[in-house]
Amino acid sequence: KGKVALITGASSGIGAATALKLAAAGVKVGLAARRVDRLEALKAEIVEQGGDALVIEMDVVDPASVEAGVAKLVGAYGSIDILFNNAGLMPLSDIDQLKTGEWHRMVDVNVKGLLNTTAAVLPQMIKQHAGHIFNTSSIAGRKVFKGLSVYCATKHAVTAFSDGLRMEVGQKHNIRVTCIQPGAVATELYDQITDPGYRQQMDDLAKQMTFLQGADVADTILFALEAPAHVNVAELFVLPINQGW
Ligand code: NJP
Repeated sequence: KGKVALITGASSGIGAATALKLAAAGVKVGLAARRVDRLEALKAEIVEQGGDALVIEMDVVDPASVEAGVAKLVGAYGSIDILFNNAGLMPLSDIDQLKTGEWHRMVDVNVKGLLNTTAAVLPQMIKQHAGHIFNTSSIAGRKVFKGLSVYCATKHAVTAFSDGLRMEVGQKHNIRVTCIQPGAVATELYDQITDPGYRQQMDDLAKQMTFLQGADVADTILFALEAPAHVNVAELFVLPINQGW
């Protein structure tokens, strides 16, 4: 309660659901993404429910945009206690289709974007000698799926970076690091899949299994946040009951 969070990718899916849950728990939430109209609507919902939120137009790929957003949040609320590195993309294609534009976009957002926000927020958390960073990796950060090779590579990078970050800032700066590895979650992430074969495959998958909701992932984040200060929930690996592993 009274803590301040920066959530990237807050305009839809897991990010928006987490913003709602954190705000309901008394956290002041910085809502960061590119689609400001979505963020304004989410802010209105949060305020309606008695919460506090700040809209931050941010492209995580652009370090200047990230730094300005972080400064705006610290200016408004005076601290950043929680960073949720959640923005991400998942177009699917086979490697031999050479959709290099999509590959680069995934590396830019899923990896470099996460590094940009971490770099911008860390000095504030180090100054506070406290903080909690959540990084959204994936089940795709633990194994590799066909059609998702580059996405999996970016999420393996997120898992690896989370492990290193925990090692380096945990004891030294009293910052907790939680790596989130969800299975299938019903969000707009799947809307970006343009390849007709993979589109069909995803639609079939949705018929076979009950996808998680963004709110289910948000609940696990609250669990990690509410753990006693000496406890670092290092990983949250959460799957639909009928998604095999
Ligand atoms: O997807 P979606 P999710 N700068 O599409 C934002 C991972 N994950 O909630 O900028 C800033 O609803 C975009 O905002 P906007 C996944 O890899 C998911 O499922 O306005 N923000 C939007 O808010 C990702 O890391 C599943 O377009 C940027 C958000 O990202 C995270 O969960 C499974 C941006 C995407 O929201 C959230 O994805 C899994 C930029 N340049 C991991 N580019 C799953 N859904 O099944 C995009 O294991 N965004």
